[in-house]
Amino acid sequence: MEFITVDNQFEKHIALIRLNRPKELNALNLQLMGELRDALAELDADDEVRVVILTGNEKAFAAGADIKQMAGKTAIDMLITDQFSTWDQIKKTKKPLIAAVSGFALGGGCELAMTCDMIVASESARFGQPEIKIGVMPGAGGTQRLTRAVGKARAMEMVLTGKFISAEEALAAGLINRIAPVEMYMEAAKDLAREIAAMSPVAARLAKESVNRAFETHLDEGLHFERKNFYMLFASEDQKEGMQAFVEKRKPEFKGK
Ligand code: DAK
Repeated sequence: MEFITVDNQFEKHIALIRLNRPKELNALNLQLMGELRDALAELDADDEVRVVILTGNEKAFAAGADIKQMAGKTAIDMLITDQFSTWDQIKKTKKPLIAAVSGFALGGGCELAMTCDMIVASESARFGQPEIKIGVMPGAGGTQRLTRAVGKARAMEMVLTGKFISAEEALAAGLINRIAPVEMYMEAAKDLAREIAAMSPVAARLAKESVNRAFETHLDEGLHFERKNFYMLFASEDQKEGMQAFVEKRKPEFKGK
């Protein structure tokens, strides 16, 4: 791994992936995205890991896809190689994924954060879709996920003017979950990860799938999907343990089975 670092034991049941191209503000070149895809697939398959935190550094989560790598491409290059398909794999991660964002989260960087399930930001975080300024438009969810998260008016303005929003604005708009001072945002992300890691991983997986389904289908189908997943959890040991622990007035010990 050249452009990311992976710690699968950042803390018990919590893994950390750090984007690591600091000089380029973590611009997402194809190699980095391939490494990220592979690391997420590995962590998804690791029974010890229950939650993954994805972060950059204080100055940048990621300033977008690598413009220098894209600049000379033709439409047919893009189509034939379809190198951006790595993004589809990242979206398929089954475990809860928390983006810990400080500094720039722009273009593909903002889209990558939005592909995660939750975003914890430092006070210095800036979110934006500035692709319009380089003659293109968002290509990895910036017109779709952003619009669903912040509504049409704000999304339209961000996408058409390229203007950035602050962490405060992002929180008010519903794009992110929490803000912390720069020295504390990793701790805040860890706190959130710890809370989730203490829950049943089986329930977390099906709950994540069900929430995501809300964006992909109509209400009736979504409710049906939710109910099936709810019923399915009664096949898990974690459901027995969770309910028994409640009855016995003790903390549950979930095993992910
Ligand atoms: N690509 C390549 N290099 C970048 C970069 C980027 N996106 N952003 C920054 N860098 C590099 C700079 O070129 C500079 O390198 P050197 O000149 O030192 O070699 C270094 O990082 C430091 O940047 P600056 O000197 O510019 O730093 P400043 O603090 O002055 O400015 C900035 C920070 C973030 C405001 C500025 O760097 C900037 O505007 N960066 C570009 C932001 C941007 O336009 N991002 C959107 C890119 S397009 C898709 C998936 C994804 C995408 C599309 C499709 N599919 C799945 C189909 C995504 C597209 C995009 O993200």
